[in-house]
Amino acid sequence: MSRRSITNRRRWRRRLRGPAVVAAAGTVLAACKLPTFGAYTGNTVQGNATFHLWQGFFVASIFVGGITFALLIYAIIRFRRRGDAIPKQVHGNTPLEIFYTAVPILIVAVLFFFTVRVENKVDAVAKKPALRVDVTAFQWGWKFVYPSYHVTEITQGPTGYPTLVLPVGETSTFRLVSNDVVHGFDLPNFDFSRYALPGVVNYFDFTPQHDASFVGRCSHLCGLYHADMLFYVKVVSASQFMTWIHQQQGRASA
Ligand SMILES: [Cu+2]
Repeated sequence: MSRRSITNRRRWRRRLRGPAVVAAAGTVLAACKLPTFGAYTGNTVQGNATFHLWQGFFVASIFVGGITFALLIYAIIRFRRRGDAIPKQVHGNTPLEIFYTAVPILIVAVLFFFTVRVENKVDAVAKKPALRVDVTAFQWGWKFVYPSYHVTEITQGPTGYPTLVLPVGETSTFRLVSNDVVHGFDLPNFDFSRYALPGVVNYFDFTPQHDASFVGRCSHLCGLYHADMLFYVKVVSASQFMTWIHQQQGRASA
């Protein structure tokens, strides 16, 4: 084999090494389960989409941060002051400048694309939801109304907080309003928060994935007893949900 073809092969091997490392890292990342990076897993189809977006952002930031720190440390060591001699003076590097303008734009474009995709999923409201719930925030409590079943759940803390009961695996559409000032309908376990604004109606969907209980709260300082604006969310099976509805209807008519 000629010396030229061996040199060419070496050059190609060197060129392919970078993409191969990236592909291998991607495969390893895809195969192993990513950590939660401090976020809740979402517990709803919508919340889960937000959670995966958070994981993607975190991995991207580790990647970008890692490269930035590596370059910084390299520059600090490689170009440290070694004497009083004036170092080589350079001015401008067009390919490098194009590179460090294009790459951040590309990163932002990719993050923007995935953010819009997830936001559309989280903001989508089903045309025919299994359940409708009207949520009213007020100083200082929550009212949950199930209009199709004529059930109202309202209590004020701290003696008892209202419970929002939802069927698992079904899509429920919420209509959120405020009776007085600005409140925040905040459900950390669902990776969800939305303002409750006077005069504005907000619609959103939850499709809970597991039957479990969670705590929600008001996330916007709304007055003296803001801290008492807690509520429970209880996700139950469809049959348990109907049992609860019948209990509530019985209690209302008694
Ligand atoms: Cu409030």
